[in-house]
Amino acid sequence: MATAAAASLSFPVINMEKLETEERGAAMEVIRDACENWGFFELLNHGISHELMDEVERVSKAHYKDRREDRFKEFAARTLEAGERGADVKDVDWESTFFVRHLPASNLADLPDLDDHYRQVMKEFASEIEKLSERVLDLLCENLGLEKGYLKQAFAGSKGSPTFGTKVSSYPPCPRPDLVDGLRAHTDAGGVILLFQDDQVSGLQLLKDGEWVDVPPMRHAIVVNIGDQLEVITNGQYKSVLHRVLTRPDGNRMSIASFYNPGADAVIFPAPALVEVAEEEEAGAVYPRFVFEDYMNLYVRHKFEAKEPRFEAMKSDAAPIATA
Ligand SMILES: O=C(O)CCC(=O)C(=O)O
Ligand SMILES: [Fe+2]
Repeated sequence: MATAAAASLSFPVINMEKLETEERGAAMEVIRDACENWGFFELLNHGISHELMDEVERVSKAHYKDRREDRFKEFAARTLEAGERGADVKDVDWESTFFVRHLPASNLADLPDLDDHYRQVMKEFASEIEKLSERVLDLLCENLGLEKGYLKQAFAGSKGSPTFGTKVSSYPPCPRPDLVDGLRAHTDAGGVILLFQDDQVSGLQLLKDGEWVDVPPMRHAIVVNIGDQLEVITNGQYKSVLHRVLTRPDGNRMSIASFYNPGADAVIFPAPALVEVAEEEEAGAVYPRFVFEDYMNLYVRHKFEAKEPRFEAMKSDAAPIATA
């Protein structure tokens, strides 16, 4: 059996410049294999300027130090104290985070504690990530045999806009990694997730063939992963994959994750072209049809649980998942 270390050596990395060369076919094949077998891949030379990425990193790290670190330290002390006295702290995440909404309406102007420069840098970065997300969606369309723009359109909803936002996180060092995770294992609810992660401090892992595999830090790379909605739309051809963030005793890991999700009222269902393919193989449509907002209402209560019961519950005739 492949070890986690061996698996991370073959972690799918795509140099996007190759998409413009005679090596395009091979690069598309790496993306296809990644979507089918990893749920994750990493992009290099994706067109977002390194200067902008460096500035996003600099201002985000400074913001943690200046505005969030003291509050986190109080939480950390409480959590450690509880854990060490034997209380269960498995339902907390060792992360300091805030969320910037971009679409359908930006909340950047309303967020406290951000200076104008930070707002400007985040706005610019979000606009680049939005473009890259849509480029990625079209690469997936191409691999799936769907017409260009199909996935963007599937996410559009009545306002013609995705739900798009960025979670800015720090995972500070934790003296007791055995007690608590940075972020507990989950699959992402939405469409595609584009992550700018620390290139020095690792911690993100995905589950592949029953083993936790590191998502290797690479300078100026963007990590992409597939959310539950793409699993539904591709009728299971692509799968959202469990991932988690470990804590470590050294290093403060930066993570800037942008979620390109369907609009709240978008109706999500398996692409008919992909269901037809499946039917020829006598599988048929196995995924439900639902409004994205209804899925999110369920997800917020069941994020750290298996996704299959969530899909089941969205089938209109199924009983809702029991809540505690
Ligand atoms: O911080 C990371 O690397 C991953 C974050 C994540 O998985 C999430 O917020 O859903
Ligand atoms: Fe996630």
